[in-house]
Amino acid sequence: MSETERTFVMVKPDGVQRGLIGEVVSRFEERGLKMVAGKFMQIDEDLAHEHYGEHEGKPFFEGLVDFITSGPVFAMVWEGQDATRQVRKMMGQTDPAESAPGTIRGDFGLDLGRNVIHGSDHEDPGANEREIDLFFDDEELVDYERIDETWLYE
Ligand code: D4T
Repeated sequence: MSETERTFVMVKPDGVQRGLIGEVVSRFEERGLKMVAGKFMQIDEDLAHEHYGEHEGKPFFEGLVDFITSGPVFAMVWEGQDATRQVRKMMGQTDPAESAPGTIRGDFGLDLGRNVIHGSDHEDPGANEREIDLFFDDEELVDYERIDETWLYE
């Protein structure tokens, strides 16, 4: 059985401007994942550089920083069994044009540079915890039980 874990997810400025916060939150809620933190915020240059540090020097980096700092985002932490991988599957491919219908990017995006949502990379060990630490203080993460947990897990 997969482990219960927490993962970092963010509705990007395009998703916020297009009114997609509710849609994204609904999908994860209905799947059975549990939101344990959420914050509507503006990312500054320093945080953008830290978050996207792995892409520094790549041709799209400056555009990516400009975009992610261009308006508010909705940052979240979701908890559940195999949460990081499951969220990535629900998001679709990095490029919305390659994302299957039914995924968030496949349903709501068309362009690589406007791909609506970020989720921690499940193939990068520790990425989820690193990103949660970057965006949230420990006391912002809330421990509680969903009332339907006994019906979600065997
Ligand atoms: P994020 O990190 O935004 O959830 O996206 P992914 O994890 O799916 O993909 P990524 O880190 O490889 O890319 C980060 C971010 O950069 C944009 N991007 C990427 C871009 O504008 N041009 C490009 O050529 C690439 C590869 C899209 C997502």
